[in-house]
Amino acid sequence: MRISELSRRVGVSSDTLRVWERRYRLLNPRRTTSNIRLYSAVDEARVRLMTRSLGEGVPAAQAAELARAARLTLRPGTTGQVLEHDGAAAARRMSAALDAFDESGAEQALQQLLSEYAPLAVIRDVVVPYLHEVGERWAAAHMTVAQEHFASNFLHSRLLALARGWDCGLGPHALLACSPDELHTLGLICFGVALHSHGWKITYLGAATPVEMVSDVASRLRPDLITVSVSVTGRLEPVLAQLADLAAQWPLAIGGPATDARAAARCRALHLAGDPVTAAASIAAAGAWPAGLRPPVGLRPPVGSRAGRDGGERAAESRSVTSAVTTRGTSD
Ligand code: B12
Repeated sequence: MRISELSRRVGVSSDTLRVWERRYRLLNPRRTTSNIRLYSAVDEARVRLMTRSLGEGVPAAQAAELARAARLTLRPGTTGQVLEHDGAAAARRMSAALDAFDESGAEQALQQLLSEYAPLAVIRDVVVPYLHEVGERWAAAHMTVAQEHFASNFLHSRLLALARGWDCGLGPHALLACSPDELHTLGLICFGVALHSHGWKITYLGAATPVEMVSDVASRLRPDLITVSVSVTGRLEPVLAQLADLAAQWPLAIGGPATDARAAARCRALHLAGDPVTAAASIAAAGAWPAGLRPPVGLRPPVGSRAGRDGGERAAESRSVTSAVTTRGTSD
């Protein structure tokens, strides 16, 4: 909304709003291509908090500080694709804030996007590319290790906030873990958030999980899918045999930059290529397990499959699997 609309809604003059924006960084408008400031629901909520504190006699600077620090819960946006201009502007603001160790500034930039766009669109179109850029800047020494840690910890906590309640769901059940010694969890969390948005129930074991531990948990929970994520080159090879044993009992998928279709074929797993949001959509579109793969012994068919949950062997007929998912052959 423009400043005149914001002013009308909150009952504060445009001049005062501009002062609060300039002096206290209370507002965080985005600019259109013709340089018009547009304010979001988050800005509106902050102005309301500010005026409430002022009404209670709190000095302006302190009232602004309180409003900026407040954790605002807004109805999430629903737009499925972040406009390039919005994404680039938000990523720039988030990046500048994180470089300056300004968590609230980064939070504002992210919240503004989340108030306008669906969380999955924000993850796919802004968070994942931003993380990639972090890696490149870090590798080129344009970012210190401290800045990189600060940024990835910020996103780790925000992604887990989006994951809240992912263990509930009536759809199929996925068990997610990183391979042994693997600390790169962000891609896997994005995958879990995305899969949950398709109705899946998620159990997340997190970083550096020994394969035998994944297997123990699987025996207890009997998941419809196990996904193991590997990011660092060379981490997959030493556990391929163990993963093959796991895949003999449970439907197994592997994803992350250190995985590929050949390695997946060697451990008899499904390879999830591409970004986690698209990979999750492909899995969801294909049911609990893409057709065309021989199901492991004892696999429970997915909800809604022809065989039904107690129907024994999974229906073999093909369902389409998008290009984000590369499957292993059925002849093994
Ligand atoms: C954040 C980060 C960290 C954080 C991780 C925090 C966390 N909680 O995850 C910390 C600080 C812990 C870290 C540590 C290290 N890191 Co690091 N890290 C990164 C960074 C900047 C971002 C990784 C990330 O989350 N990206 C977001 C994901 C979504 O994007 P992506 O990794 O490109 O993955 C793509 C796909 O594979 C897919 N995807 C990813 N995961 C998954 C999972 C599933 C299930 C699916 C379906 C898809 C999928 O989505 C992406 C888009 O297509 C990358 C840089 C980069 N270019 O990625 C380096 C990077 C991954 N790290 C690297 C290295 C070397 C390390 C360290 C060894 C550094 C060190 N010397 O200590 C340690 C290793 C720690 C360990 N034992 O694992 C290298 C890996 C190089 C290699 N090829 O092996 C990278 C590439 C940096 C670089 N340019 O050299 N790191």
